Amino acid sequence: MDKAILITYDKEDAINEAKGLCEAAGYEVVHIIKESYLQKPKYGIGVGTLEKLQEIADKIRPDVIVFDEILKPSQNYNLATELQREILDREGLILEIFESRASSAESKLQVKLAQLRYEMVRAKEKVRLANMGEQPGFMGIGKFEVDVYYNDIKHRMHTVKMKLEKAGKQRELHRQGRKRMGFTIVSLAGYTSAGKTTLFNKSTGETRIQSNELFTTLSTTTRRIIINQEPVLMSDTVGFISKLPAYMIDAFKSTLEELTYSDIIILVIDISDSQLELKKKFASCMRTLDELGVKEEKIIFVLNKLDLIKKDQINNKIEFLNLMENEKVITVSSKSGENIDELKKIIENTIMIQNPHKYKKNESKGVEKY
Ligand SMILES: Nc1nc2c(ncn2[C@@H]2O[C@H](COP(=O)(O)OP(=O)(O)O)[C@@H](O)[C@H]2O)c(=O)[nH]1
Ligand SMILES: [Mg+2]
Repeated sequence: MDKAILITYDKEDAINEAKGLCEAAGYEVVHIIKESYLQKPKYGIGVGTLEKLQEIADKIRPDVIVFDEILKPSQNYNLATELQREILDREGLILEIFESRASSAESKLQVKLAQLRYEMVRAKEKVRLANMGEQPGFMGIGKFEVDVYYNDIKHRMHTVKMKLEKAGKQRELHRQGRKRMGFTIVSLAGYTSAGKTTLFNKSTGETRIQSNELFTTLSTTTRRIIINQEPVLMSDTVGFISKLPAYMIDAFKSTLEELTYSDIIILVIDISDSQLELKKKFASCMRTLDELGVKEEKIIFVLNKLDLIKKDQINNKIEFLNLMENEKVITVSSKSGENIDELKKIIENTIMIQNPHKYKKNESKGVEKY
């Protein structure tokens, strides 16, 4: 795994999320630098921190330095020049995650478009600097090259948009294809670092991946489990991200495409979050799921990290989220495995309700569940 030094805010939520994003992009965070302010003009960080970073980077030799804020091209350039290492800012990191998770043609195009927008903002800044003559030969390119570069991005964006119009029509076919395979599809959704991957591994861990041809085409984020004699495909999806820039929303949603054809959505919520954080994230998840056309009766609410809070706080938080009356709510600890079997029962019940005739078939066989 590629190693990363992470520079982020000195706040637990920010650290956890940024670490989660690094991991989702395939980086192992080997060192974290925590700062209260990351928007200083020249390097984002102050000169003192830069010196400290230089020392650590020389020792650790990371593949990349992740900066958990947006960097202007000039700041990125200054940092990369001082440190002689690749610098990846927050938006660049998020785009890498989306790129690795985009599976359909449409999703790939949406991500490409977001990447071009990211480049466009940077090209504009370069054009501005070149026009002002402020930094002649900035990043080794002159005004003419900057113009060519800028126009090239514009042209590529146009091409991607044209292709997107066509790809929309193919999406429906892709979806139907998955449906027709006849499996129940369960997808995990929720914020980055809520515990989706931990839950995914805990609930699918014991099942060996079948070498059956049908399943070799599945990505590493989809596994097959058996619930009540029936094969169920479980997928880990890309996490929700706080402060997602507006221009990335389409790309983000397109990577969540599988949620639209899932039979069951497990919404993983980190119950150890503060009430304020909990409410904000919950509302944002519900809004996005609604925008994707996911019906509420398909959602199972999994309140994770039960081990981190006191028992009397649990009910308070369930009440706070207005989930007391909901039968499809369960508190679990994905780490210890507490209540994972109960969660499987809820999945089983939901499948039965959605598909009563599948259930009858198994009843008559008289075989034990699981
Ligand atoms: N204490 C505790 N930590 C957990 C639990 N589930 C996940 N975590 C931790 O939370 C962090 C994020 O988990 P991960 O599964 O990567 O989250 P994801 O981003 O939603 O996939 C990791 O450090 C996990 O070890 C849990 O039930 N209890
Ligand atoms: Mg994950």
